[in-house]
Amino acid sequence: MTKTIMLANPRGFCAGVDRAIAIVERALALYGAPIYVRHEVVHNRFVVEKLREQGAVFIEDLQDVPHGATLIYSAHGVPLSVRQQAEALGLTVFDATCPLVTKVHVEVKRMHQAAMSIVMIGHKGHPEVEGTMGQVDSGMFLVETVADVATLQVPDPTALSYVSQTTLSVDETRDIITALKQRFPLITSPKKDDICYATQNRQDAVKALSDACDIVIVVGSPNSSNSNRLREVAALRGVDAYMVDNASLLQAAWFDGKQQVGVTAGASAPEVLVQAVIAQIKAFGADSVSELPGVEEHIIFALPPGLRDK
Ligand code: 0JX
Ligand code: SF4
Repeated sequence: MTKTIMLANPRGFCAGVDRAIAIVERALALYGAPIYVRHEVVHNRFVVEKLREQGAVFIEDLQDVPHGATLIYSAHGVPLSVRQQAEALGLTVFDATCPLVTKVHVEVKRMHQAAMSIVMIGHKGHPEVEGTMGQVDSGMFLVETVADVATLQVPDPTALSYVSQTTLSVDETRDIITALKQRFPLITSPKKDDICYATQNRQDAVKALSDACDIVIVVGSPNSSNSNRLREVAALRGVDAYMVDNASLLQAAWFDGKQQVGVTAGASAPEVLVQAVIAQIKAFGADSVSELPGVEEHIIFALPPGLRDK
């Protein structure tokens, strides 16, 4: 029986991840090690280990950063309290928050100034959710599921709006928004959601991949929200779907009797890991690799002032 590999398109790094990694690398090149980074700059073990080897020091608590050091915020963003703490500690800060996450922060502040309560659709405990909800000191309410909408209590249903995490399931979020509009008919909805272009494109691509394959492998780290969503989207299309951090975690038995093997990668997973996964699946008997057609992405985000090439 022949076995072929099919690659999703697009897959892997998005513009926000490219920029976040470049910020750490440029800071190391210009200012030298150590460079402190609040939280994993992106949720990928390989990326984080590589930067650690180059002199990046990953911390969660700013108390672990020496006075006057250089600090970078991760791509997922930070609450206002962290910015205030960094200022108080006299740190030099470079902000690797994705501009598409910052856009949501700006919306939250605008809605709060307009005296609205804000529903945040997202996953409890995720750093992006903590950062976005931490843009205001009150008036934000988290919902994770359609069921949460039924029990949500807000002070004034006539002064209500919503925002979302950028890396959610497009389909689940649509259902949550529908439930919000049913329960709170006067909720302000300036747009559909805040899911970013990269999340949307990678989920569209994994749907097309799943329809053409009988197993899908997603390359991504366990704490990567968008990578987990890709595996779920594939599983919901009825194929066997696995997420692996690297090629060594692939199990030969997964591929027994499978003819079309789909491979994709989360927005924080480097292509070098995808290539290693392809090599391992070939060792399990696949003999050809092709790539599905897909949308081209041309978005590039500029580096912050102070880190750009002179
Ligand atoms: O867990 P997430 O998908 O939000 O983050 P990850 O895997 O680091 O992806 C890139 C950063 C995304 C921010 O929106
Ligand atoms: Fe930005 Fe989207 Fe990438 Fe997150 S997944 S870093 S929001 S482009």
